[in-house]
Amino acid sequence: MKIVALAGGVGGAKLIDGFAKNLSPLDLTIIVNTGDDFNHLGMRICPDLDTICYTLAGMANPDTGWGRENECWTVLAGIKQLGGPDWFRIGDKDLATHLERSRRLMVGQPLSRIIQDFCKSWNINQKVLPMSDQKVSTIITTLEYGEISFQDYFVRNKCAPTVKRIHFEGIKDATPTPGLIDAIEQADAIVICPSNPWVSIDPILSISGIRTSIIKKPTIAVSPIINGKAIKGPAAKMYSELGIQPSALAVANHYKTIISAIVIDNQDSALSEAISHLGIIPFECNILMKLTEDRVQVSQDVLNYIERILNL
Ligand code: FO1
Repeated sequence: MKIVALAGGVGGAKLIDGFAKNLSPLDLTIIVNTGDDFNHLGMRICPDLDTICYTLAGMANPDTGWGRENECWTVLAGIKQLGGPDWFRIGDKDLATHLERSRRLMVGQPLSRIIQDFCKSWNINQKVLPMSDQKVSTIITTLEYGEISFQDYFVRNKCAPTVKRIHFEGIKDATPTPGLIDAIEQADAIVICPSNPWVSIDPILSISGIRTSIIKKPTIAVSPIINGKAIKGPAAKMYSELGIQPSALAVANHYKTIISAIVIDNQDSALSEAISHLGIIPFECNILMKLTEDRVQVSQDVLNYIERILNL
């Protein structure tokens, strides 16, 4: 079964890891959010792409989900000593990725080509596609600081500011990376990973041509919200601050024009009826992925649900 998965960083990477263990590499394409990307210390940082790649390569930091395992922090300590910005923690091994990517971007290589080469070097056989080769920046309008970049909001301010609005700078000029629309067209189904709908999935869906291609395909989302709380990160807080009660039902509503089914946690079974009323099929299972076994189980459950939708 050919799957195209839409993913952000840490939450998405767990399900992707499960799919990678359950599917042939040729059957898995991952479209990754690049709205979190930013320039820092003179380098281009692409956190979600790196998180997905490090996870697929088996070299992600198991404690944080982002960055490399067995990391060393010599350079960061040196930057701190010199009074430089140390709020965004770049480890020494991770630094190599940012430096080499920035060098290649500077000589004009497109991001998608760079990621393809990095995947080859890291023995990743799945297709990892940045959503676009053009720069898109997620901007958060906050009550306290006005417009700030995503990493300023997420890492520097620890998601504390109140979110008033979210927009994606550069989105109008961004086009899908080469092969991305083809991959969607050839897929049996599209999976929206349990990533943040507002800042991880919406940027992907906002790129010209992506939403309209996905609408034609059987699409299933996995809720990033269980029992009103985000599995990780600020998704629930964002829903509340934008005036919507956070829940798996709110997630279903968010994606209602593109999904035919949503996987929600057993704890949210009371929401199934309301989800069905939206014309969306609710599937219930455990969706919390604490251990590697959970990643394999949840992804297998999602694949089984897809089979069921395809056979309807
Ligand atoms: N997240 C943090 O909470 N603190 C950090 O210092 C941090 C550093 C970092 C370095 C490289 C990288 O690829 C990711 C990093 N992240 C960090 C994660 C990242 O910024 C966010 O998880 C994503 O942007 C949200 O999907």
